[in-house]
Amino acid sequence: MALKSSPLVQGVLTPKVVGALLVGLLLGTLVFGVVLPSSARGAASSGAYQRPYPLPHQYWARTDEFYVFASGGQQGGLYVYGVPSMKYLSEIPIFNPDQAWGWTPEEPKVRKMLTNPWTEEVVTRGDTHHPSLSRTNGVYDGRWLFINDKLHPRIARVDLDTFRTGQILWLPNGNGGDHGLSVSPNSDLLVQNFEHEQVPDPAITQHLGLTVDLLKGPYVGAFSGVNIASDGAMSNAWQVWGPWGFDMVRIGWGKSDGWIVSTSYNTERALSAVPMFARDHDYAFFWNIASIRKAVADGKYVTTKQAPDVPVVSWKDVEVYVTPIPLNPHGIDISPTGKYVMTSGKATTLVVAIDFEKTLEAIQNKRFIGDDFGIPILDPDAVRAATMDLGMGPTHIEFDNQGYAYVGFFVDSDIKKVPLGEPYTRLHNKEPWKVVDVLPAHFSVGHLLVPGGDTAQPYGKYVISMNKLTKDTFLPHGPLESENHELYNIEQVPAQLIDQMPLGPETHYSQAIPASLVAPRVKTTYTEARAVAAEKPRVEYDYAAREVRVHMTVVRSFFTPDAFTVPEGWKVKTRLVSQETAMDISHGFALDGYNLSVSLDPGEVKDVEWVADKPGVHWFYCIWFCSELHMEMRGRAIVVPQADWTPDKETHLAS
Ligand code: RUQ
Ligand code: CUA
Ligand code: CA
Repeated sequence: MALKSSPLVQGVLTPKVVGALLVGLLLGTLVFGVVLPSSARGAASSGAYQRPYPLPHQYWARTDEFYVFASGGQQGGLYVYGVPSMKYLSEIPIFNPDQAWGWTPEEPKVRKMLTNPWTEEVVTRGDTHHPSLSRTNGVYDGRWLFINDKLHPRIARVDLDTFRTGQILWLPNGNGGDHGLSVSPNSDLLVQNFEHEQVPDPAITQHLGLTVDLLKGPYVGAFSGVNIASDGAMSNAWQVWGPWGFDMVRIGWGKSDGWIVSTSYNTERALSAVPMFARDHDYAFFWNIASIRKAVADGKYVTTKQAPDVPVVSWKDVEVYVTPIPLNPHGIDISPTGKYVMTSGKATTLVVAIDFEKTLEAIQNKRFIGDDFGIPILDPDAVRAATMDLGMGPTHIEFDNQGYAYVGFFVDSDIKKVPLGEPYTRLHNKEPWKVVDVLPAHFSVGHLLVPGGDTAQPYGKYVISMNKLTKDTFLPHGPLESENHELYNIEQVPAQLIDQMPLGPETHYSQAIPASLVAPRVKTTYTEARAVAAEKPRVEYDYAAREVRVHMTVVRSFFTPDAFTVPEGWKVKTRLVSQETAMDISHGFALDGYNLSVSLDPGEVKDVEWVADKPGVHWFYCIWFCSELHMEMRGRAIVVPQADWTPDKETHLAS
């Protein structure tokens, strides 16, 4: 059945308006460049943000209130910085090797994580988008951060005690194009949307009752449910497939507990950009989690050859509803009590607040205006709290602790602050859904964040705008410019722009967590090396396997052994054991003339495998300036030509 026109949608979105908006959207980024940046409102700092002089030791460690974990996009991992200092702290490599931060596939543990379990390909390109910090009772708990790769079907867990990737889970049945990711209020479930439509295993399309043509489409989409165990271990739980690709997602809490909300901008099932705007609306989806689990329990699923243990459920067998959202909705975000679900038509000026309590009532009273692929369409009049006309290119929304929503506008290059309706009016005493402040950004807001702004208890105080363009904000640095993260104090109106920071490409979503939840957990050394400390340094030759195993201890300023021989062509398995117990004393193992460089944190044990295919003397050396004897901290790997090798050339250490 076709969708009956909703006055809410149709009133504003005449075809002419839609056309104008589309042109505006496409041209917007070009046009606004001509308009000079708005006056630097609030550029002067108030006392609270002035620095003392001279700076006392640990000033930044003591004054920063939040860590920000910013997805790196095509950088493949995360950037980490402090707030309000906007001081860059580190990077966390995930899907892309990064020798600076000691993340390279020479290390078997890393290589295993990066290896596609089905094709056995080591995949070293990634595109991180949506970090989601672990939570307990809907509030960040500081244990882990989960994040997706948009390029490949995989998600990672970062452990916040080491700031390192602890697990990469590959999701079956898809080729990639994974977008929204969300973690449940008690971190036991994670949902990953497949944005790009796929041609899956025929078992799936057959189960869906849809036909898919490889050349002509239309294709189908899905989302993956992932269980998270109490120790953070992720495992594939189930998948739900449907006629569309799904974009952004949140797992609800509070009033929306037990539901997954998501968007799709391509309910046209189109295969190219312009036809994806054919409808004047797409949908927000409401998925009942219990109904998915019930479908699995009732055996209403299929499995595939690739993943015989992952139930694939059809959208037809679960409880799901949609409601129309104007023209290509993208972000979907939930207010702190779980009551309001806010989303917006990317290619419109309209921001929609859905009241989840009204939605549940509307479901009960069957306030449907039709169906699409059998999914009941909820009457917008029955579920909406407000439809706001706020500006060009609304994209993402976050919430503070005072009852306000912050909506980022890509085309307008600003953030609008809007008071929420009940039960928040007693916090702000404002007429709801009317803009109370506009924060100018430089330029083109992608995501934005309020610390805790996607949880049951936002911390408020700041907004960070993650701008896609920096243009002339900083010194020119080539045609490829960095991103601009802008920090605003939102405790005052108008909000005060406190700082701006260039950050490498290309941030999508970021989250900020109180320093007090993370800093006390952070290890200064690893303790693994203590366990293997009893093992003596040694070199073993395995003629059957054509393998040399080197067990090497590393401490300022010595490698032990500092010389060993290898027959040409043999594999060398090198185990590096750092015996450092001092904070911040890292070493490394880089080998002259080989594509090999690894970093070793204090107390860390790392395995490195390489093939000794270049005869001659190759010095290995430490890559970190670890002491005044750093440069002397080196040793020799002597690769003996095949023809010259005799067992008496073996290295044996005096015991
Ligand atoms: S989204 S393009 Cu987070 Cu706006 Cu990825
Ligand atoms: Cu160890 Cu330089
Ligand atoms: Ca669309």
